Amino acid sequence: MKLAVISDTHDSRDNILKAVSIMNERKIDALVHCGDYCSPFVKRWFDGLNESIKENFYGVYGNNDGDHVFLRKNLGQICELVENGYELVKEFDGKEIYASHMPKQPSIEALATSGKFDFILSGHTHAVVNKKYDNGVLVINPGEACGYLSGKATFAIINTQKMTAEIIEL
Ligand SMILES: [Mn+2]
Repeated sequence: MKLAVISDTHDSRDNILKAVSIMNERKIDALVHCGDYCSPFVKRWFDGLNESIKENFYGVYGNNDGDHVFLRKNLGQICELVENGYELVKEFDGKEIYASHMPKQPSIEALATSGKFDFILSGHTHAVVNKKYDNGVLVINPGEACGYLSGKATFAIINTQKMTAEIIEL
């Protein structure tokens, strides 16, 4: 299956709309947002996702997501925000996924080398990581969808069977 991973959208309307259009065209099966949506109004820009994607849209909060109550009320209509808000542990297509906005690098390495998850997803640094560990675990940071820090707006599409990720530039 095709699992899209996006992070650090930071209210960037144009880039969210571009990403939504690519995800629809590419017929993504599921979507994980690694946090820093920011305003709860981002819901309106994700609303254009195909219904089948919205049914499989999951997210964790980032450090810049202040209004958890309204984010859950508004964006929560189309995105399943995890119970504790910060860590998603879920199986997609027989593969175990761990997602969190800002795990520290030693934590990412411990999670990857443990082999307990097939994919470790994170955001926060606004820098792309697409790294396959020796044990086959794939560590992905899709970079920043907003493009504010690096000037490059990106998200990722994972092929869960091939255990590879493609970085898409917006
Ligand atoms: Mn951020």
